[in-house]
Amino acid sequence: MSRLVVVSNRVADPRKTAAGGLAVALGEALAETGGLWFGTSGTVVDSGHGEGKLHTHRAGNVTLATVDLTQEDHDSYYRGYANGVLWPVFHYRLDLADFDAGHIEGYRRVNRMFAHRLRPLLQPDDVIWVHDYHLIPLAAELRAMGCQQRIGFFLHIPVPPPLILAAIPAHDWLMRALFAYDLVGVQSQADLTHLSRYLLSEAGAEAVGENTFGAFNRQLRTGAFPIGIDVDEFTALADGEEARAMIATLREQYAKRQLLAGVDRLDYSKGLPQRVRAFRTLLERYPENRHSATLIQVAAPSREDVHAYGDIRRELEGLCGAVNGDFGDIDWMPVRYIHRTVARKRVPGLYRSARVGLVTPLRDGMNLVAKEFVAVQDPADPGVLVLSRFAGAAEQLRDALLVNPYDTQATADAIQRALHMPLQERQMRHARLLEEIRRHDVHWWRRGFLAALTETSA
Ligand code: GDG
Repeated sequence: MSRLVVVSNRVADPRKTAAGGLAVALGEALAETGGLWFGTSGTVVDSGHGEGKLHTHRAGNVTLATVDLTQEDHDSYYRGYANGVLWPVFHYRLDLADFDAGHIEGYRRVNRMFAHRLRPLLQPDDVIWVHDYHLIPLAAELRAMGCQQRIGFFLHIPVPPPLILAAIPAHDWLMRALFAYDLVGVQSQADLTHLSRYLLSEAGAEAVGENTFGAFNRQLRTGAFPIGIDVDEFTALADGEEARAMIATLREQYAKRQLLAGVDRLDYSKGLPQRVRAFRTLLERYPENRHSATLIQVAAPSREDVHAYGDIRRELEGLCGAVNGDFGDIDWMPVRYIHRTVARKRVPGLYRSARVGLVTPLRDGMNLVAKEFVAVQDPADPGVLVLSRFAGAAEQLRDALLVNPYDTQATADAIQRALHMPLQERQMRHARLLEEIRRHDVHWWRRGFLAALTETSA
């Protein structure tokens, strides 16, 4: 059996409890055959001091290999190009993309440096699995050095329609780089449709079979592999001491109130201002919820050195303050806004205490919060998931209340419906959702991707 090599921007030690479902699942896959996980160390060094320095350490039968980035590389590859150009465009936000700053050279340079550091660590029959938009050109760099191994790529973020992708000045170079992979996986059918149309119309690729394309003397297979969560790992967290303490505290504090919960990175793709506006509309249109409905919104700090993230923070804080000022009372504040990262062990307690989970991104590759919320509900008295139809998860979670987050009134109406949904309907919807997230969990996802990758001819 071939050894697995995972490459991603950041590397996590899968044995640490804070690692999260994806890290745990990839760690398991690596441990099955022994493996290598390669990425950045998270350490940023001054230019000229230890650039690209490789650190390796063993975690069981898995080797974690990481490289340091210089400040300049971090600024151009990570902050500038990956998060200042690719992230907004892939989330349909051309207005927020900074095409002119010239960060693409740094993006290429770091991908090339990654390939140089990784190459000597590879064995001839390795299977290589590259993750996400930071590393699109990595396979092309490896191929240029003579690598013949099977290389697969999974994109965690959405694929926009072809004309939006084509707005990236270097899109033809990026697209050509995709053909260095044997398999490209995306999250949803909508993404797969966009990718196929893009390859046909912009790359002049030929369809040579179902979801298989030929161009640049190579064949590329594509597929939708919706990512899931590790349901058992997450429900075990919900039964842990921290989560139970959180549930007890919230039950006591909110015995006569109804909790709504949102847990997101503070990112403009997550639709946080729209969510707070919808919550405000709920209080305006349905006054019976005043002094009762309380939104706890965790907005974990994220990419604060990227310009657009400062703007979204100011907007959100203004909106939360206005709702509290206009509707709050001495004994009730409608919104509890938390701009900090909450410990992972406490998150399930918040979900379980909530009558309504609000997951309303404007665009999202999948959205794991939606699945985590379902996983930890009490089946006898479950909360209701209000989910954006623009999250990849909406293709699977049809029994959530699906909303258009741009439609403030309709979202407020859906929240009202969720708050007052009869027990039997809540139970029925939850049972179906739980079955879905169990059937298509993170293990199913990685097995499906790796099986498809090993079927491709290297
Ligand atoms: C990308 C794609 C895709 C959030 N706040 C806190 C916290 N979280 C955890 C959640 C969840 C994870 O972070 C967020 O996952 P999402 O899927 O919602 O979103 P992205 O970070 O944007 O992830 C996304 C995903 O990749 C996987 O393919 O689903 O579409 O954008 O697990 O629980 N965790 C802790 N404290 C917080 O404050 N501990």
